[in-house]
Amino acid sequence: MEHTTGRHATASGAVRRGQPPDTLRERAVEVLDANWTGASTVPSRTLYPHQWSWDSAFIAIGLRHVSPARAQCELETLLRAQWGDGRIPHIVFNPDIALDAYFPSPDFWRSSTAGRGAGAPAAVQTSGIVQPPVHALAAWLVHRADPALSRSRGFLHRVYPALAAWHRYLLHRRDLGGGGLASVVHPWEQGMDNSPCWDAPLSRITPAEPRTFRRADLTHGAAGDRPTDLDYGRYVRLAMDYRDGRYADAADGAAPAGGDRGAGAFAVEDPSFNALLAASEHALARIAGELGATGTARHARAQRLTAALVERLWDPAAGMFFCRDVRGGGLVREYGVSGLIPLILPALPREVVGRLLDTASGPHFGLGRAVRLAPSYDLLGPAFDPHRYWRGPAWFNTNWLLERGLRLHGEHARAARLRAALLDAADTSDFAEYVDPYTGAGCGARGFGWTAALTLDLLDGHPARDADGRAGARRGRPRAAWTGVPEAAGRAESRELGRRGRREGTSR
Ligand code: 9WN
Repeated sequence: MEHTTGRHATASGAVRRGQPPDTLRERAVEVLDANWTGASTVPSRTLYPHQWSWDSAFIAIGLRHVSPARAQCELETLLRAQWGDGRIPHIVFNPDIALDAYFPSPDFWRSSTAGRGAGAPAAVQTSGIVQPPVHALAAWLVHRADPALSRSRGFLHRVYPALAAWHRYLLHRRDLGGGGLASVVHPWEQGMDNSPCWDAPLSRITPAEPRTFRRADLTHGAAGDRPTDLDYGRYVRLAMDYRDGRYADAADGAAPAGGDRGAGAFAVEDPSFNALLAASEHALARIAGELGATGTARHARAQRLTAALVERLWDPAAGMFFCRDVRGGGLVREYGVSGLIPLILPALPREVVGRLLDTASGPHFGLGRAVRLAPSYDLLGPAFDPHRYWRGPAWFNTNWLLERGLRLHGEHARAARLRAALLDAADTSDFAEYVDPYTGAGCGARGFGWTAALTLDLLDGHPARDADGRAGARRGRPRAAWTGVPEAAGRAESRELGRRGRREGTSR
């Protein structure tokens, strides 16, 4: 029996009304129902009471197993807040929530006035920055969950142009380094807000005066788990400056030699952000194919992105992808989990995959050895803290991506261990926002949206079903179906990238 909340039925049909849910699946469904607002899902009723961009993509990926209609609605609600220039804002504000429930609130971002030139919608208030592009991947997986429903609603027809504009925005307006990768202009855009990877580029930013703003996160989160006031002041300064510049990005036209376009003081090329863009571009190619167009150009673009990632962010000596500080000019050699996420890419050169797997299980991340879930940051790093936001704790979305990456590259036993660890942690932490990587103890919000959603995906989903029913890869042979790059093209690309890597052999 389903009951309704707003326009869509909630998904807890499996849960007996009036009785506590008992299975992990039922409890995950309950979390998503509790966080459902009628047209989208909040990450957390307390800490994050609005709609967040990449959260909604992960939530849709889980929701598709219990209500494909609601999963479609989740993405469509987000896309209704898209700006004219193509950007998908990182927060869509719920007008029914008090202004002081979350900071920075709509009166800080002033999207409909400061963002007017960039095409911010008038009818809804949003932030002006973005988050990682997981959306096309989510849309494709949501479609695959119930193709008949999707076709009858014209789901892909409606979302495809919006997703194409979103990728265009990132690939053109955000190529601030001029090397074919998108830059983030704020740590919140990359999603791993307080990662030590940002410490060096952030150190150049003058923090906003503490008396000019009031943090809302400390009302619900422990100060020891959250970013420091100094870091927060810098986040606020960057957001204010971007807003006061009317959210303008790179000027049109060619990048000057050496790159470095755009006015902002912070611009970073991040491995995870760009790997997700490439994976989503592969997904967009499949969506185009489903709509009767050819996806060849998009697959080729995804492979160029993969090549640019290797060329600009791969450090062969370290066996790791690092962030590139576009303003400072070099690689930031901090081991953030972001640098492992390119494992989701089918066209990653074989030797890069091998080295990355070694790094994941080596002393910096200890995956499957010192810890069961990958920490967000280097276990050996001076800034490591098992509880502080993105400075060590293990997150569910990053580990879910790694689980997919392991499976994609034929590492089934490791993927199975990671999956089991994720399910255990979700269960015992009551779907915490993140956990201590050593003890599994929950931190941050409980009943967290993507933790519940990705639990459902791990319980119900299988990559073979996600894409087109083909079996998983054998070790060392990428199963291309998940992101959809044609296998032969992927292998050719791998060989080419491998040759290039050997020729160049240095870190840039
Ligand atoms: C700022 C909602 C978001 C996630 C981010 C996570 C955190 C916000 C904050 O919460 O960021 O966007 O206030 O700290 O870092 O990844 O999307 O869950």
